Amino acid sequence: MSGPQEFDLGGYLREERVHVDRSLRRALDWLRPELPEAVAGAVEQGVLAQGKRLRPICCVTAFRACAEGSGDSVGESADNSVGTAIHDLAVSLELIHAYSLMHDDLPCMDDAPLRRGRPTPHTIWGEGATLVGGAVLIPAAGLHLRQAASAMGLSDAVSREAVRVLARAAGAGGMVGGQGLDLLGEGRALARSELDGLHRLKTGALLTAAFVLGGLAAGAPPYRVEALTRYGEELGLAFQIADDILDATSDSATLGKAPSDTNLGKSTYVGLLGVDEARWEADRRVGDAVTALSQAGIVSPALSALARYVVERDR
Ligand code: GRG
Repeated sequence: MSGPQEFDLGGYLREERVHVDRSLRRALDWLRPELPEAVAGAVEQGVLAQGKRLRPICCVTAFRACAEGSGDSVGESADNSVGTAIHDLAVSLELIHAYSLMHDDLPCMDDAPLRRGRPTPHTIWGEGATLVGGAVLIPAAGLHLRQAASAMGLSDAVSREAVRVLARAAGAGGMVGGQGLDLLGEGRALARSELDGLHRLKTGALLTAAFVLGGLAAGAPPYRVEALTRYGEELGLAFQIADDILDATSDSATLGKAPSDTNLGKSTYVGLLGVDEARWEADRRVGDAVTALSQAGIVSPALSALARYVVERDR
């Protein structure tokens, strides 16, 4: 078995993005008949513009890590139908993520002109279409997850648990709650514990849900789902620290979006710790994330490599 050094993460991510994008297009085809004509353009851009697809890839990778260790064949179906179904399930996370970016960039929130290397949806399709188009994606994600879980043959109990996990991660106790804290904290210097709490919700909850959904779909036992939760929580904070470092040290051309933390008066890890200590803290969290997996006997070069990617990425 290859270690993280030998694992070709670049090739893996490229290949996975192709599968994820196919599933996203299928999800849009499913949604389109119900979509008001006036919001279709904003939705298509919000969903299909070229992002990293990290959340669905994390989900699929956790699924494989747990399915491959379980001794059943769910991770390696000969006709690849399970492979397709897990990508369909995983893109439910991307639908929530896409809506969050569409809304986050609106003038009433971060008022961002650029995202994923393109002018933001509201600057092209208008604020109303982007607001409604983003909102459409929230219930669609739940319905899509339920359908994909059925198509995979997951039990009703697992399917309901999966929808609960996604809804919690997206809601007041997760991403929306974190965004609320972020908006209310603008212009005020947050303490380290406040910053951790905010980002555990805003960024960490959906990322953690990605790993948990992968584990649940693979039928992982509770102790492994707990390990994936711990791994996801550590990675969520590491991801955000890396995001703050990129915002402070990189440029629009590389990031595909304009650095904005300073302009918006946001508290950041770089502001609190400085770049070097922030990097050290992100690395420490990656180490703790990988340890959580190995303690639960989850051996996955892909998950180890993904953990490093979270802090070493350039956008
Ligand atoms: C109504 C209060 C209220 C909230 C609505 C807007 C919103 C919900 C939530 C915002 C959540 C948000 C923007 C979190 C940031 C997460 C984050 C670090 C996004 C960038 O993720 P990447 O780097 O992006 O994975 P790509 O473009 O690669 O997909």
